[in-house]
Amino acid sequence: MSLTAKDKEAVKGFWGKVGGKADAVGTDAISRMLVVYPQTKTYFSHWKDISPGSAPVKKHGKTVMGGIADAVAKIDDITGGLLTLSELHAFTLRVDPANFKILSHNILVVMAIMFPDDFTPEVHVAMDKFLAALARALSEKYR
Ligand code: HNI
Repeated sequence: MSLTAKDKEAVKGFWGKVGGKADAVGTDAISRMLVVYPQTKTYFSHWKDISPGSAPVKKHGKTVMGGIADAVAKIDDITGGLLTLSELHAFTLRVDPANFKILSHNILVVMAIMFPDDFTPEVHVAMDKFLAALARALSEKYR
């Protein structure tokens, strides 16, 4: 299920609209992931305050969205472009790959809430495929 040229255009076009709100998307997506899928909290036990919108959640939301912006910039070779990040998640953080789909789901929910007019079905399918490709790239080093 590789990204078509149309998907890539839709992702880049939509990402351009997300722009300055990327950090807010990240904060809400991480906050939701931790509440809706509490098993993900195990990865963040070193944080003092894990509640929605807390400083560590805000900081990590920004970090994750930075990773996604990097993947958008490397949309033609996400696997190659995110190799270091995959190694970090696989070997150091030992994040179960199932969680990538969980976070992607939360990101899509937040995008739909924050950008109701721009998050059309065409953008939705392109973003879903892009985040699935990103999840696959981050799981690459597990094999
Ligand atoms: Ni993830 C650190 C990007 C999914 C748990 N994560 C990062 C960093 C980036 C990043 C960037 C910082 C790396 C560095 O310090 O150099 N993470 C992403 C992206 C996705 C993702 C783009 C998927 C879209 N990470 C996840 C998921 C989990 C996760 C699903 C667990 C549920 N990530 C972490 C943890 C850290 C982390 C834990 C370290 C956080 C810390 O406090 O240092």
